[in-house]
Amino acid sequence: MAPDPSPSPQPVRSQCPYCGVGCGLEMLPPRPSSDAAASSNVEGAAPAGPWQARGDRLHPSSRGQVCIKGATVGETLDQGRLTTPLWRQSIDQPFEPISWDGAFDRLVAQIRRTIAQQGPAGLAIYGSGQFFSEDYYLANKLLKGALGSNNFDANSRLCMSSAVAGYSRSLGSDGPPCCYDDLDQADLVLLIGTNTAECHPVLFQRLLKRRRQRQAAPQLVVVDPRATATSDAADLHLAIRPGTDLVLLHGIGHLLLEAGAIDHGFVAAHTEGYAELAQLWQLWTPERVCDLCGIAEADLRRLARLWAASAAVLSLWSMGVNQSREGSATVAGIVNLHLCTGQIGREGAGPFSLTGQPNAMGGREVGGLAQLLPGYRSVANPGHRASVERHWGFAAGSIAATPGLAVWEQIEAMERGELGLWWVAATNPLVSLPSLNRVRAAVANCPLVVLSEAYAGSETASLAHLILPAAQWSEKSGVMTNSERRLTLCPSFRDPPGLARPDWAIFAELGRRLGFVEQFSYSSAAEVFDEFVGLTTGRVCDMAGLSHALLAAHGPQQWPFPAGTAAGEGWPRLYGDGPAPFPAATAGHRFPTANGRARLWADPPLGLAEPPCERYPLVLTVGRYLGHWHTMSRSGKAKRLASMHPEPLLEVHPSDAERHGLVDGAMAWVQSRRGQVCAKVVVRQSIRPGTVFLPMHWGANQPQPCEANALMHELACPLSKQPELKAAAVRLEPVK
Ligand SMILES: Nc1nc2c(c(=O)[nH]1)N[C@H]1C(S)=C(S)[C@@H](COP(=O)(O)OP(=O)(O)OC[C@H]3O[C@@H](n4cnc5c(=O)[nH]c(N)nc54)[C@H](O)[C@@H]3O)O[C@H]1N2
Ligand SMILES: Nc1nc2c(c(=O)[nH]1)N[C@H]1C(S)=C(S)[C@@H](COP(=O)(O)OP(=O)(O)OC[C@H]3O[C@@H](n4cnc5c(=O)[nH]c(N)nc54)[C@H](O)[C@@H]3O)O[C@H]1N2
Ligand code: SF4
Ligand SMILES: [Mo]
Repeated sequence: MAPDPSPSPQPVRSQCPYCGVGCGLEMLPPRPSSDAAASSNVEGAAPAGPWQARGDRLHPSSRGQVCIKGATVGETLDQGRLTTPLWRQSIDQPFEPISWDGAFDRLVAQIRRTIAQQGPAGLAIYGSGQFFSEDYYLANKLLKGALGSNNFDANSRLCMSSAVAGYSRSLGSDGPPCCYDDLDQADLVLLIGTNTAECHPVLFQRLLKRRRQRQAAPQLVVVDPRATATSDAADLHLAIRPGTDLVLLHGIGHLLLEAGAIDHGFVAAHTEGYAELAQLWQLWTPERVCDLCGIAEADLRRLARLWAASAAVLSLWSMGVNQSREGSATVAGIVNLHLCTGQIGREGAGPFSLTGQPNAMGGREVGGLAQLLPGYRSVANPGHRASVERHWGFAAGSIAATPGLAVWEQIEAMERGELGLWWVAATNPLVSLPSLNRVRAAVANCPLVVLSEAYAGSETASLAHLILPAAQWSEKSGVMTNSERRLTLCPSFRDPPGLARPDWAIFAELGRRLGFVEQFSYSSAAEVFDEFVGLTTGRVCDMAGLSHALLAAHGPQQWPFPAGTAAGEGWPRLYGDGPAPFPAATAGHRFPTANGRARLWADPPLGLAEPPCERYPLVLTVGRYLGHWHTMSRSGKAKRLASMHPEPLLEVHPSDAERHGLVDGAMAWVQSRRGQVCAKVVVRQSIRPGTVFLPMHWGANQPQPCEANALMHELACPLSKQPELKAAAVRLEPVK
């Protein structure tokens, strides 16, 4: 008998590189091709096809579950990759390949020139929640520490920034207090501004599991102007007018007050600001709330009754809440309800933001926004700056004392000609930022636009001078943190294509070439991680006990995980009533504020920044499809995904279609104050009259471009600086 030439290969364990659920994947190497084996009859025939992905049963966050994006990721890794640095003097010229030496020389020269002419504030980096924590950490260390510019921002500004601001304002620190087990333990789940079924599919299936098993299922209530796959499965759907979430939340508060459902013991012991909040809630009578939200009073009352009667209430939210000019206030509105009813810090209860990107959480932990420093610190705090400067090995005063430019401020700075370098990494802002026509004009004004990318042909590449080929997930080692504060080591198991390098290694090499040899000499990503976790000691996000080695040996771990914690002993919930896990206790219902109390906020609702008017009578909202990931640079390469949603569709309610002379399948112009796009109409009962929906996925370089963000505006929440990417006033016209 011939020996088996292919003993079954050991899978590599990693975290899915798509959404913030952070499912565990097992990756299996390509099988040796049977053709090659038969014809050559030699052992070790050339592997054929892509790596295969399947769910990792040992991953505590997903227990073997995956969705179609995770399952197909293997197919996307090889196609259309950038393999060498590319350069052009100006954007009307073609790119030419250059060496890494050539690329670094150009970067160093422009950084020196900019600092000499404009000071460090002329440098900006725009990164991504798709970085590993090590990439993120070194980009920050380079810009904020070595170069003295806090202008490091990330696409999390468009995504989780309102959650960061909201948690910090209400609870004293960033950090989602809940965990996925809470999905199994809640009696009422409020899904507000989240299409969980399409965007966090594995969590949604977990929510439905108890129902399938005929156990006491949680009541699901969805708040969304659109009917979605999420609301289809709900017990109650409140199709509110866009931008009225805070009104609704205050209305629930009003009815909880009326019903005597406030936990006065909890409020008195652990919060402040109740009197003002109760006064504000009094004003939000059901009549007024339902009139503004455009919903039936019976539905509002039913939701309030459910809240009052449920032993454990869990609120899940994502972009319908965060992407709003009052996003931080709406987050506080959710947290208010939880605090006032004692629904936090125990099983099945709490305010739980669902993180979008696979490592947006890690980005927050390493300080990856313009106002932050590692370990949930802030640049405005002199003590925080001093500890980070010491840890990084830079002189006192190296870190600038004021927050840097958030991404839209970077765009405005380019408009004024104030940036000498704009370095974009692991994001595609020429699709994902609002007001794209204005963005294009601004970016064209910057003398050196650098793009670190894995794939060729992104829209942002059209405006870049220097393109750096990045090794992506599977080709570099690093750590990501998912929505429930769980870290997974993502090992390297394939070679990067051509000359591509890990982002962290690019930032480190540039640091050394700029003269910071000691601060940027690392032999591995594991060493970068060790340095980072040292900055979390004693902070809310303490993970000083973690290392690549521990994660490799014992699997994914949740923080808090202070030094000395045993594997598996990280804390599932923050602000619980148990004993203190470590000195910076979040236990015993203590909150990391000056007096240990959480803060209730009485913010009056403002509504949409650009409300519909006579000229632009409809509200356009923009979101996602199950089978696509953002600007499709990766997901567009998986055939099964591409065929799920072959084209972008404009969802219009029958009454609006009739008013605008549109029929199903016709093409329509969608026009806003900033631009117009053409899209195929799908007439649907499921969308609220007065509201239309477009997907965000199809940028200018797609075969059927539909630049939704050419229509959107940049007006943002003043606290989080997160733009209102969920709403702009538009009008429709049939294409003649
Ligand atoms: N398939 C898929 N999954 C993804 C992603 C992806 O690209 N594709 N991206 C990931 C990322 S980064 C993110 S941030 C998340 C986003 O996840 P979600 O936030 O769930 O997704 P969106 O489709 O952007 O928006 C959610 C819903 O908000 C509703 N909405 C619009 N305006 C309002 C409003 O005023 N109030 C309320 N209550 N709701 C409103 C929209 O109708 C939409 O159904 O998904 C993650 N998962
Ligand atoms: N109107 C509207 N606009 C929105 C949204 C919305 O809901 N409505 N959502 C917003 C949100 S929440 C988000 S998160 C953004 C997302 O928007 P983007 O961040 O612009 O979208 P992606 O397509 O995920 O871009 C990530 C890029 O990084 C590349 N990449 C992948 N891995 C690596 C790596 O390891 N290194 C490097 N250097 N590159 C890599 C990918 O090829 C891809 O091109 O869009 C925002 N824009
Ligand atoms: S739910 Fe999210 S993390 Fe899980 S497999 Fe799907 S895309 Fe990946
Ligand atoms: Mo996001």
